Amino acid sequence: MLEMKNMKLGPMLLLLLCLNIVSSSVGNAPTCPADLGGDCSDSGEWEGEFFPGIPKIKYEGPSSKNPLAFKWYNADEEILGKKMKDWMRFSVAFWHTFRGNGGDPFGAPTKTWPWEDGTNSLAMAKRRMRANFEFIDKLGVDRWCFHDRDIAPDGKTLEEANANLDEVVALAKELQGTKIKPLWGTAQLFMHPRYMHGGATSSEVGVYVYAAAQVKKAMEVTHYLGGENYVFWGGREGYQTLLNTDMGRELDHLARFLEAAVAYKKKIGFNGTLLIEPKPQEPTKHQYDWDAATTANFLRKYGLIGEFKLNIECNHATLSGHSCHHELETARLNGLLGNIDANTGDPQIGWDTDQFLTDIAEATNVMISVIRNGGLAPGGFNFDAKLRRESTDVEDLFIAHITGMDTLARGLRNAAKIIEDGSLAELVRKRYESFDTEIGALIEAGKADFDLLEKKAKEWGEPKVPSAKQELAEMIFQCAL
Ligand SMILES: [Mn+2]
Repeated sequence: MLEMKNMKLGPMLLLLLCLNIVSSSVGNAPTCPADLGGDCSDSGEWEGEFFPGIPKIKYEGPSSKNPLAFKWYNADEEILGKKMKDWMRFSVAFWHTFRGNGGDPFGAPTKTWPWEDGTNSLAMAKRRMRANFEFIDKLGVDRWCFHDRDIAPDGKTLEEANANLDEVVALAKELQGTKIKPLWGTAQLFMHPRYMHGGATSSEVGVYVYAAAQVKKAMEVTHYLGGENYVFWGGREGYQTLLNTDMGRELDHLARFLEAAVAYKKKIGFNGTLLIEPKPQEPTKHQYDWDAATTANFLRKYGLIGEFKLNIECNHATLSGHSCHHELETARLNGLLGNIDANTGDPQIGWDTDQFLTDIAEATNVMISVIRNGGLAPGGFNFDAKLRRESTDVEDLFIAHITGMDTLARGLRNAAKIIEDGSLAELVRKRYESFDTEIGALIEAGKADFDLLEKKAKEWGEPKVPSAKQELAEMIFQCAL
C-alpha cells in the first residue's frame, strides 16, 4: 500500500514549479499550470479531456506493436469457463496513479500531471477525481481503490475532514455511474503525525479513538459508493523496539479495534468483505500483520477468523522472505484468500518498490492460486503499483497498467494450459500415491497410532524413497510459459 514520501517537501516544490510555469505562460489561470490539451475555465474546472490523444484501450492480440493496446488481456474471452474480466476484476489504485508524484526519500517529486495545480484543495481533489474516471473508462476496467485522505483533503477538525470527504465522494458517486464501483476503500492511518505510534495500537488512547472515528467514516463512504470490500493495512501497527512496547496490550487493542469494525459493518448493513493486508516491516521495524500465517494466527487467537480475509501483496510477500505464491497458497489453505495487490518488488532492492508486475512466471504462479481458489470475487486485483520516478509522461500511466494487466492475463492463459495439460497435477498426485493405501488412509483419518506404525515399520523394513522430480516439474512449468 501507499508509501508517500517527502510530503512536506513535495507541495513546496510543486508550488515553486507551478509558479515558474505560470510566470512563463501568458494567459493561463494559476490553477492550470501546464495545460497540455485540456482547458481551465475561470472557476478552475477542467474542461475537455484529461488524456487527449489516448484512445479507449482495445485488445489487438500478441502480434500487436501498439503500446496503447492489450496483447493478452481480452476482457470477454472465456478461459476455463469464465470471462477474463471476471477472473481478474482489475482495479486502479487512486493513491499511486493520481497522488504518486515520483518523490522518494532522496529526491523531490518528478511528476506534475497537466491537471495538477500544486495544491491539495477541494477543487483540485474534484478535478483529480474526474481524471481518475476518464482513466478508468479509457483503460476499460470497472473498479478503483482509495484511501480517504488521498481522495479528499484533511481538515483542521474531524468534522471538517469528513465534510471534505463527503463532497468528493458525492462527485465520485456521480462519476461512477452504474458500472463502476470501488473494489475497496480504506482509511489512511499512517501519514498524519498523530499516527506516529500507530492507530489501533497507539500507546495514546486519544489516537485510538480518532483512528476509530476515521475508519467508521471510511467504512461509511465505501459502503455508500457500493464498495465490495474494505481493507485494513497496519502501516504503523507495530513497533520500533520492544523495550518501550507492551506487545500483548497492543495486539489486544488491535483485536478490539477490528471487533468494533465488524460490529459497525453489520450495523450499517455493509456486506463487503473486511480484508487485512499483511506486511512485515516498513515503515515500522516490525508490523503485527507480518505475513499470511502470522495474520491467520492472530485472527484465530481473537476469534475473528470468520470475519476477515487477506489482501495479499506480492511485494510484501517478498519483504517477509516468502514468494507471492507461498503467501497466496497459505491464505487459500486457511480459507482467507480475498484479494491481491498486484505488484512486485525488485530482487536487488530490499524495500517496497511497488512496481507493476511484469514477470510472466510469477504471474502464472499467482493465477494458479487464483484458479484453485475459484477466483477472488468479491475481491479482485488491485494495481498497488506506481510508475518509476523516472517515468514522467502521462501515457506512461496507461502503458504501465496495460503491461500489468497483460502480464496477469498471460499468467491466466499459462495457468489454464498447465491445468488442462494435467501432467504437473499428475506428477504431484504420483508423488503422494503411497498415501492412497490402507495405511495411508488410516494416517490421514487420524486412526494410526504409534504402535500400529511401529508394527508396519518392522514389517516393511527400510523404505524405498523415490525422486521428487523437481526438474521435471520445472520443465513442465516452463513449457507453458
Ligand atoms: Mn507495497
